[in-house]
Amino acid sequence: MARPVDHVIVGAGFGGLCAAIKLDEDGERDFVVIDRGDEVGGTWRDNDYPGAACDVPSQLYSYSFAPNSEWSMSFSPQPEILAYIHRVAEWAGVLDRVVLRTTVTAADWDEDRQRWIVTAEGTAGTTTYVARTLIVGPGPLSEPRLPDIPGIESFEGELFHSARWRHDVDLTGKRVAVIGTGASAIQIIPEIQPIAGHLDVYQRTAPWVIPRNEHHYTPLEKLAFRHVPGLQKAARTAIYWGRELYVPAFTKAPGLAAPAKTMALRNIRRGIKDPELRRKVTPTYEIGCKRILISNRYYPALDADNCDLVTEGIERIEGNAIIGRDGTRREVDVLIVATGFETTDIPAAHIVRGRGGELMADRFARTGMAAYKGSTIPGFPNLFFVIGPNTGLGHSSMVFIIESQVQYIRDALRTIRVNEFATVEPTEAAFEEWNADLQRRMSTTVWSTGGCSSWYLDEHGRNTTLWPRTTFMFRHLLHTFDVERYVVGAAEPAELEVVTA
Ligand code: N01
Repeated sequence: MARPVDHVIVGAGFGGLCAAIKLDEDGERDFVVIDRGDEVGGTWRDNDYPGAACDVPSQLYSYSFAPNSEWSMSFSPQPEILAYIHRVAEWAGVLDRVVLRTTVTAADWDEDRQRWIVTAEGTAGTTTYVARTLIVGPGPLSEPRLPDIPGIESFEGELFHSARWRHDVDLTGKRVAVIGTGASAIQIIPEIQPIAGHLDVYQRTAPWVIPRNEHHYTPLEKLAFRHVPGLQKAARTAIYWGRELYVPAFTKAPGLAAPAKTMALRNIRRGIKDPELRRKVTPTYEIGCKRILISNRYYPALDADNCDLVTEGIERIEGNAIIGRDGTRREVDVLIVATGFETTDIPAAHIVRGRGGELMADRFARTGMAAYKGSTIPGFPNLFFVIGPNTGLGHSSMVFIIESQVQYIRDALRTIRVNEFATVEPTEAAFEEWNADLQRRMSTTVWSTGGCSSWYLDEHGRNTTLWPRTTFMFRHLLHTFDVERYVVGAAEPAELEVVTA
């Protein structure tokens, strides 16, 4: 069945839903939002492991157009965030165009029709959408990455990824192992350590962890947010600008992060008594090189009697045991891999084909994972990313980035509509200049100079994931669709004066 539609939006998380809501507001109502999950929510639906919470303040980690006075605390837990996403999608009236339990398996640009042919496999069979615009919403944290450990495929106990938590597996009294000590693991470990019989934590690289300064909102504060005009907006603005002040410490002068380093070292001393364990958890690279984590409970959990931090590395998995590089054999009932996501090899690149049938992954093999303004790519007409290459942050809210990109898309669609363009795609020159500037800026960042390897970098050491400037600048640069940097496909009639929206 082929179904014509103006826009196909892939992914019903924060990004895809924001695009849907704003397109709808602009009268661009003919769209579908396709998602493989059972409900909307994206990464906040998938990551429902114990302890899952946002490590960016919720006042900022929410849509600017949908403030929530009911956040229970400053860093809200996952169920509250997921409920918020549901509420906003329902309030905005876009759920009728969300197609769930459906996976986009191919998206091909049809030159003759000047349309995207999008194949979607769902419970009711295959649907082909014929769309003017393709909006790619799954961010880089959507596809779990399993560790490449010999023998893992034949592990004899229960094994699952942090983003695919098995709530049916009872950990009480069990021998549990967690591989990884990133943002997900340090939230999981304090939750499961008290109930596990024994817990082994496999650390490859120690993270920097600063205290979590949690604030529980009182009923009076919530009341004030609801009724005092401008108060919640002022709180959000203060948090926003406070976060922007961190940017130079990441991008230009890592020495500015010294106070954070002091806090992190104090966090270790406060949380751990054993000097040997303190040594093992103390990172040997600059703070900020990997994501800075927040927790008051991670170190005490590692220091507990039933927990071992294993740093010798993993040789292989044999039956129900993990064999360390030092030959130690540790038996495990449940193995939890908190080993992150396919961040530098996004799944969408393997199913989207642009002009001349070029697979996006093949283009990325030539150029690196890169886009113009994190949003568009030459050779891929009318395709827009939300959370595209080099739009990630180490210091602030991705929802701010999402809203900035959606503003750019709205303005692009208005420009296309007003001028009756068939297609827009950035020029190679615009693409080259943008990325040359980005990579030049990367050279002074702590992500490049801090002495660590991280998921920010691809296999060539090139940072294809993060934005190296202020989010304020990002918003400014994406505020207006810069049609002069685009190749415009033949309009009908052929010559039209370009009107920017
Ligand atoms: O994944 P990660 P994550 N053997 O890639 C280790 C966001 N997030 O799911 O550091 C052994 O950060 C790896 O070791 P190393 C946030 O943006 C946000 O925790 O590479 N270990 C590392 O310790 C975050 O950055 C929230 O040496 C292996 C860990 O696994 C992103 O999601 C909460 C290994 C992976 O850490 C990803 O976080 C949670 C192997 N073969 C997550 N392979 C919020 O609160 C990997 N590791 C908003």
